[in-house]
Amino acid sequence: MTLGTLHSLGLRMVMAAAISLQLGALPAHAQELTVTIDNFTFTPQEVKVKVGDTVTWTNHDDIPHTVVSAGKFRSKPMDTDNTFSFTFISAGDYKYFCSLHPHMSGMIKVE
Ligand SMILES: [Cu+2]
Repeated sequence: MTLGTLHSLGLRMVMAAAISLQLGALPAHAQELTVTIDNFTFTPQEVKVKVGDTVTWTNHDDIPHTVVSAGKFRSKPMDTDNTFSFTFISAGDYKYFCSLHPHMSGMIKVE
């Protein structure tokens, strides 16, 4: 075995370790959940997710909406059929609004 082979073997082991560390940081069950925006309403209005899950909002209205949770996440105005995704990395209750129509609200509960 040459020194070069040994070196690339070592490098491969380091990379494998790094990859498994990254995988270990994310729960194995990480899911993608969808919230639709229709007729000024978030559906479902409340979603329960686990840390590591991703929620994607899709705007089905023909006017723009946003998804804003103060200090947590903030989408740009979404036009028709545009989406916004956010991955929740810490537990808690995330109440959110449409900043253009503040009476529109929803809740993501992360456990
Ligand atoms: Cu709106």
